[in-house]
Amino acid sequence: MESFSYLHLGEPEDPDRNVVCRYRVTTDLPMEKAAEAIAAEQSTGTWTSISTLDGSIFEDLGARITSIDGDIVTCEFPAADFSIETGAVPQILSVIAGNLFGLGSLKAVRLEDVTFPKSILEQFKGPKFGAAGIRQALHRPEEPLVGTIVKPKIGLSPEKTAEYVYEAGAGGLTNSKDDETLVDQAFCPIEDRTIRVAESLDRLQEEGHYMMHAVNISTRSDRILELAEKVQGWGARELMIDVVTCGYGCLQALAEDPSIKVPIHVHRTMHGAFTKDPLHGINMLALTKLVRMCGGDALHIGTLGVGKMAAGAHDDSNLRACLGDDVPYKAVMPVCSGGVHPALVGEIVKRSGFDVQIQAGGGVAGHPGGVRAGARAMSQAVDAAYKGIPADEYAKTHGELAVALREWGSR
Ligand code: CAP
Ligand code: MG
Repeated sequence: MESFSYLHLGEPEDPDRNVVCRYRVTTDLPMEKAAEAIAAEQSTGTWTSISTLDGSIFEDLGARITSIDGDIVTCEFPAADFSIETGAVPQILSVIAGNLFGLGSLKAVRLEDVTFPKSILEQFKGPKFGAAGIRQALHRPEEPLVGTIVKPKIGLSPEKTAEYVYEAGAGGLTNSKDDETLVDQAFCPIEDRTIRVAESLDRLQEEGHYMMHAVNISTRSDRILELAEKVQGWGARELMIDVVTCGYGCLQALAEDPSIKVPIHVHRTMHGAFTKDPLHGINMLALTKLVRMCGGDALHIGTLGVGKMAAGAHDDSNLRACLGDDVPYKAVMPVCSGGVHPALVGEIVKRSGFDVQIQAGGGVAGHPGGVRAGARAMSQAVDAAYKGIPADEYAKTHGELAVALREWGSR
């Protein structure tokens, strides 16, 4: 039986025709063997030679290892390995991030990055609104967007949620959102909540302030579009989806449906299960690229090394993947969230620039003066950062910010 080698070391990469993946591999095997095991398992091979694999299948569809640099293995998959004109993320993930994670011969393996050729990128539509569309709806062309997550995560009634949103808007916030665990519980039915929150947003608009609240519609894939349409009908100006728990197909179905006429805020809850281990799993960067392809308008990217969630300091790769012009889609609004409070805003903006949505749940609702004061403090912190004034300097004439800095400044 013929045996085939997947090693093409030293041959030039061809990202215009292939999906190119970089894997970080930890193994006791010689690296060439480990790399071949990945290429074989994920394309035309298995653990042994097989009589049904002929030369032309291997030539056309076999993955190619084009380089091994320390523990980084570059593997190219021919575009023909992927479904035709469907934009099918499940099948893409089964190839680039499938069985390899379970291979017993590897101690650990992490998909660090992926690039797609034009023929695959063209199967996707990207965001309908994107960062620019959200900014336009909010009449806020340049400054960072500044938001909150209604806290507590669960427990507030529709009335209390709407009151929270009103107070947040009255304090100057441009955005608010449901938390990832709130959808349609008995204590806060989604219909009542959406209607009351819409009333708060309308009231704010009559007073001259534009604001969006993302309503979390994460549910079964066979119901999500119907729920999205209902929620829109109840006055929602933005939808939210937990993309990892719902699946990319849900996001794509919403983003591509012409009946959905509001932006989609994408939360990434559960991503830590596969992004946190530096040696095993999937780098958030791959997720960010897929979310943009599938049409997310705003996406959580972490807080760039500050805040409560683990994050690579100074790792701006997700920010660039949201905003970069190397793909044929609108830019995604990057959302920095997780343990944010006014004292951290200056540092975040230093790392992110102004094309970002900064949001705080505890950092608004935890303000000693209440939600409106907390919202004011966050808005003041963003204004200070935008004007290039140190927060403690700005706080001398902005009382809510001064209180926030006293409360959290040392954290
Ligand atoms: C932030 C948040 C988000 C986290 C998730 C929360 O609240 O709404 O879910 O940001 O992490 O409930 O924790 P706080 P990430 O402002 O009160 O921390 O954005 O990194 O996916
Ligand atoms: Mg949350």
